[in-house]
Amino acid sequence: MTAYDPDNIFAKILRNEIPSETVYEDDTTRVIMDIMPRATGHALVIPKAPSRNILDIEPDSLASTIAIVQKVARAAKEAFAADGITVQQFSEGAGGQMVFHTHFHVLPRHEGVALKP
Ligand code: DGP
Repeated sequence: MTAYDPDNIFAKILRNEIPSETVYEDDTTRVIMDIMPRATGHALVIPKAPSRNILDIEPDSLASTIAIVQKVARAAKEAFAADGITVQQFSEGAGGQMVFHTHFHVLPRHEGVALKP
C-alpha cells in the first residue's frame, strides 16, 4: 500500500486551504458536494482521519463514516425526490480512485436516468 499523501486535495479541503461546498460536518466527518457531479445532489462523505481508501482505513473511522453515509443517503433521497441511491468507494488507481483520501460517493438516482460519465 502506498503511503498516505497529506497534500491530496481532500486533505487540503479538510484543512480549509481550498474551498468546498460543505453540507455537513462533525468531529469525524465532512460532507461536501462533488465538483464534477455525476448526478444531481452528488455528495462526498469524507472521514477527517487520514487514510487512502477502504483498504487502509481504521475500523472506527470506517464505522463513523458509514453511519454518515447512511444519514446523507436518507437525506438526499428525500431532498432530491430520488427513487434510489448509489454509494461508491473507489480504491487505488486500478479501482478508479483519483483522490487518495478515503471518500464515499452518495449519488441520488432516478428511474431511467444514467449516471454522467
Ligand atoms: P474518485 O477518487 O475517483 O472517487 O473521485 C474523486 C471525486 O472527487 C470526483 O468525483 C471529483 C471530485 N473532486 C475532485 N477534486 C475536487 C475538489 O477540489 N472539490 C470537490 N468538491 N470535489 C472534487
